[in-house]
Amino acid sequence: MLSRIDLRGREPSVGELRNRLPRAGMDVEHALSAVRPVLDDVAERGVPAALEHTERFDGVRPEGVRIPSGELRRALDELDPEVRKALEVSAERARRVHADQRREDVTTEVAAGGTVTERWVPVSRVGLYAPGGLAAYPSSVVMNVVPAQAAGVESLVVCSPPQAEFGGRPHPTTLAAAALLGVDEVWAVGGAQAVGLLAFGGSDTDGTPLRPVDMVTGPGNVYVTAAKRRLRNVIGIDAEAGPTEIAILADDTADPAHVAADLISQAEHDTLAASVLVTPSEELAGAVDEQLRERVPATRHAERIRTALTGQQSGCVLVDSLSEGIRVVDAYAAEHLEIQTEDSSSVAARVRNAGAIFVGPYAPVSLGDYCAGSNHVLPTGGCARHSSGLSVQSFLRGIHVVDYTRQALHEVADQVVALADAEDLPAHGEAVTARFA
Ligand code: HSO
Ligand code: ZN
Repeated sequence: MLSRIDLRGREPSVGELRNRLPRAGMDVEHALSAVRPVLDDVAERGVPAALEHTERFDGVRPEGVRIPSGELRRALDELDPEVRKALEVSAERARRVHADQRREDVTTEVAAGGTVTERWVPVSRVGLYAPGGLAAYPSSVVMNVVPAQAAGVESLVVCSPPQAEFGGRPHPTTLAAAALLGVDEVWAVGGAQAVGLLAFGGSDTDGTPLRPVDMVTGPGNVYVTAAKRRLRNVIGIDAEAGPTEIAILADDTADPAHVAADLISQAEHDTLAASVLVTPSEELAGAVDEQLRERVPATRHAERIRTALTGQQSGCVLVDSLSEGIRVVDAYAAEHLEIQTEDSSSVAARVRNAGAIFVGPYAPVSLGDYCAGSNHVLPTGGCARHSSGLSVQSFLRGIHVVDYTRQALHEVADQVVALADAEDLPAHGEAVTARFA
């Protein structure tokens, strides 16, 4: 089912690997022109504009944007107890991991009387976008809200599109997840207009102020992504999420049924999802393919999965050795990487590029999607070469606080003047010498 890319007997350079390895793309540029008038309109007219665009795109027109807190509580009361329990476990584990990410302020004494303190200050107000429709993911509400709260973000608003089938409200599980996590501000607005309203704020139909946020995170469709890209000078944004990816580095000790199940699990997200197997074992490759042929037709979303697995973004890469396999997965820099090999921990330790690494036979990606404690908002499209997933750090700013005494400034005055002169910016130097004239 997976197309084969046979790299045995060659040693492609990293550049060649990047070209040859399968990869999904997402065309955000073309959506930019569509979102521009929407954003301009919301910037100018606020809520009435957002509601009009909602009616046009989502086919519903809620009375107002802000969901009354009674409705949030009701959504939580009506949530299936098993789902509630699962969300609690997910949040509790994520909280423990993210609490350990918090940073202390550090003061460095650069000279006697001269200090620089790096002070970690949370972003004040954050908007979290939760998609609706096909992809109502309460787990993503957890993965965005938990690190923001652990960072100390004071004010959080969850935004999600109103849906006709839920009486013009966002998906009830999204409302319940927000309530469970202690978020009491939820807006029923989606798409580019949601990002616009988060960025510019407005006044709800009943006069309730909708305060603008400083940062917007969370996955969305191509229009949400385009709106975030367009407003990135107005608000902070998280990394752009492309189609999800799983790469599995496996040898002949791996269980082909597990490998196949995991490749299928992420293909379930999207026809553009990428599932890539990297292995030195032709035998394993064959066995996995056999498993895929058996399992795919039996899954609920068989068509979507088949399209993803047979798409050009998915495939099976045959390599000469495990070491060569590590070079391949490093070049690919998958959002999720599973290591299913002998001595998987030491193989995992050699990997440099991945959003998250899942080690051994009992750490499938779906564990990380929901309940490992790790974050599932991870860099896609090869961005794992330079970026990490969502974390407490994403919601903090490190502010350098510079504190020098007269003596400490005097000690370094000549060097400031020398550099200022070298850059032909003498007034910079004079700002120092003026203090000693
Ligand atoms: N695998 C997705 C996250 C997710 N899976 C949400 C299920 N629900 C991207 O990391
Ligand atoms: Zn997933």
